[in-house]
Amino acid sequence: MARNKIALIGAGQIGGTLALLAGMKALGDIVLFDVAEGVPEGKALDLAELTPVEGFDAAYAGASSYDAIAGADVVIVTAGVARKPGMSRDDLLAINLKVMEQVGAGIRKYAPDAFVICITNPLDAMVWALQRSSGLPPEKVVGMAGVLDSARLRYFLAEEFDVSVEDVTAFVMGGHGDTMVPLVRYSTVGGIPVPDLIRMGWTSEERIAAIVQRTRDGGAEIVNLLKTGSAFYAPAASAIAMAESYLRDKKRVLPVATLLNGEYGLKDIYVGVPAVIGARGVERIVEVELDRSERAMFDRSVAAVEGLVEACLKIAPGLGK
Ligand code: A3D
Repeated sequence: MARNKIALIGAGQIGGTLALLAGMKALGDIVLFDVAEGVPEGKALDLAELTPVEGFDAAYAGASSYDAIAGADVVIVTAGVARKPGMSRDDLLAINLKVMEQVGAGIRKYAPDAFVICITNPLDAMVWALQRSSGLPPEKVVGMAGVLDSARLRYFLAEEFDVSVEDVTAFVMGGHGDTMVPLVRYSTVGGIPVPDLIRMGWTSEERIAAIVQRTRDGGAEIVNLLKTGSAFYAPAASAIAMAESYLRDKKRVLPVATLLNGEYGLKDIYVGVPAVIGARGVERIVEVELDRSERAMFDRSVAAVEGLVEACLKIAPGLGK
């Protein structure tokens, strides 16, 4: 069986980590694309030289021309500018919107059958712009944020309870930003919901509230420590989990930014919700019941995403058509 082809648009911090993880998980051959001269070629060669040591067969190539992504099965987009300290995700909007238009045109021409995962921030607006500019079906264009935000929540909960991260589930809905909606009620340890664990005396409401806030600030916490960029290991691993679910038709239930078409009473907006990811892309959107305060948080988050999309439309009105 021929190997799958994975195209990584953007060969920066996340792009390089994606290339390493995709190879080590035997997902396919990998093309790194970037506009920075020599960088995609240099990273591809370095990674190719790692394959004999790690003992896996994957071809790595670096490119700065879009024809190199021809026929890709999966495209993961990190092209653009990352956040610097003091810079909000929204500040990135104008710069990265232009990049999404270029990337969308490249995908439309060379990889129209791919499953496309956007990571570039501000995420919910950029994945919307990428779907519009590529013209690919919405079920084949998704944004990665929820898997990362949920992983952060899972990690903090595992630390709090001193249990394995494997036994902690959690999910975070809404837009990827300060208004994200971590759902404590649907977060569990060994199947036991967190509110029950509070009642059992394992933790307190206050400690869980602090963990929720730390999850919301998870990106900024790392930006403030690194000073020269944003998180890249966990974001890359999160997108690889989505790519793997698609390529291997695993049908995992993952929180992803997907285009809603009536679900949650919303239409034509990309926002984070749980979804089944399989060989057809987004195969089903899971509509969970939200209580009044969760719904209010979700609505606030949706309003923030709508604001970003409006800002995009002011810059690039053509995307609205
Ligand atoms: P970085 O290491 O700067 O890599 C970005 C790469 O994109 C650089 O190598 C650039 O040369 C390249 N690039 C710029 N313009 C273009 C273009 N027009 N075409 C092709 N390549 C281009 O950043 P990073 O890898 O750390 O982060 C990438 C993006 O992911 C940023 O927008 C981050 O804000 C975002 N990010 C999102 C999350 C989410 O959870 C959604 C988490 C972490 C980072």
